[in-house]
Amino acid sequence: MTRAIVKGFKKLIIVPRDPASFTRSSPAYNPEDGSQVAVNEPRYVEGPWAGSKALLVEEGTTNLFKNASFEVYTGMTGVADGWASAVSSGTATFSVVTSPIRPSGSKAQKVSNSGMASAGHITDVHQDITGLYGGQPYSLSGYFNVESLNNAYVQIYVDFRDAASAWLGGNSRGHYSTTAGFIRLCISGTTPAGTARCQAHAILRATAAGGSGTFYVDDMQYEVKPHPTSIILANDTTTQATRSPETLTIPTAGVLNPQEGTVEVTVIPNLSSSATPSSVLGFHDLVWMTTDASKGFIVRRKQGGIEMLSRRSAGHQNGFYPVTWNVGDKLSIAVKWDSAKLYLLVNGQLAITLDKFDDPGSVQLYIGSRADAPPQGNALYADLRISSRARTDAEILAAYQSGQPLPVDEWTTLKVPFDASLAGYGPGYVYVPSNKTRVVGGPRRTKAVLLSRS
Ligand SMILES: [Ca+2]
Repeated sequence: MTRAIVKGFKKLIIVPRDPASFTRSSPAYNPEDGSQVAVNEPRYVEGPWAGSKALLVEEGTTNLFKNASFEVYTGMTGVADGWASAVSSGTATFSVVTSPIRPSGSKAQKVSNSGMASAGHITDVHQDITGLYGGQPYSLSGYFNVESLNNAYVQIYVDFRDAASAWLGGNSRGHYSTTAGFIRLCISGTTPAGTARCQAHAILRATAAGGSGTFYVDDMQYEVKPHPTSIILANDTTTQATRSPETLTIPTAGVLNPQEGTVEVTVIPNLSSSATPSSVLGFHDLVWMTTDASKGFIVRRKQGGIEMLSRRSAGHQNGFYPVTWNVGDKLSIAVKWDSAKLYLLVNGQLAITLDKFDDPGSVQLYIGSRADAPPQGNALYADLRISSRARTDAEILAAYQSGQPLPVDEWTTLKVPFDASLAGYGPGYVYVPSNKTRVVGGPRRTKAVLLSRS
């Protein structure tokens, strides 16, 4: 039987495609609400549009504090196990409380003093960390809820000592007002030469005689890193808890066209362009590359800009685009390639042009990490769209300026919004017959049917 005449039209619809894959071999904590997230479960936080979510891809870390969340308390002093206290003067009160707390656990440490004798006097909790070396990067962070202050402020403080306990140097940051809830205070730097250990503190410090106040501290973290990452903890007094690095990939077969294509994604960095450490190789956003790094491309954020690398047998190339961003800013990244060139567009503007990479073959596209080296992107990812052709600069600019999620169209091979899900989508078509369709020699179509998921 042959159908000779078919009238009507194909209507574009959105159909499911293979989802993205996410791994993390340890639990983690959602930085937005503090809740624990299970092994291999993504962390979704506030996304680029009202009500939307984005997916965090973060490097691993180890928190050198024990009982970092003040969850274990078996003593009589009011100070959580593994922590010590110091009081210069006045009437200090310490207690392990069940409110207010961070949702990572059920307890927090309260520190209070009703009247310190003079400026500089302190009331604190602290913990010693051993096994450190000089010249190591460090980041100390903690969540503080400041209930009251009078001639006093709250301070996160670290001092470094050598093996003989001689003081070598310190670092601190103050917070001078009450808070509506928990806020995170962070300090970063490099340990002084000769460092063997440190003492890290959460302090109420007087600015004048009679200084008083009350604060709560929770989820303290000391990392051997030049920048802080999200909290990891263990609810005991012995473990220095480790969070595993995260990977996010998509299958490339039938999705990435090595001859011509476009990859677009919205990136919301955890660190500003100026706070991105100069020592960091680059926070990896998009990597389509062989594991020996000989073929493919890389896009990554460095201090003060974005770098793109083209890996090719005819000679590797890289380009750097100076651009600034703050924490929470949206960066619209678009990588496109044709038969000769590889292009990077940032926020709709052409940023870098390089010679075309060599086809890395059938490997995965990494979003926010790479297979062969750290670090992760340490950023939120949303609205990934992959296309089968090099979209024009004007198209990419218009999509950026629309301020809307990227649409699925006939050139889309995969769209993954990361809006609280790893689900992927692509174009499909339904055939919509017109009323005047005549079908000769075949069954008459009476309703729309799915014709293609190509
Ligand atoms: Ca806690």
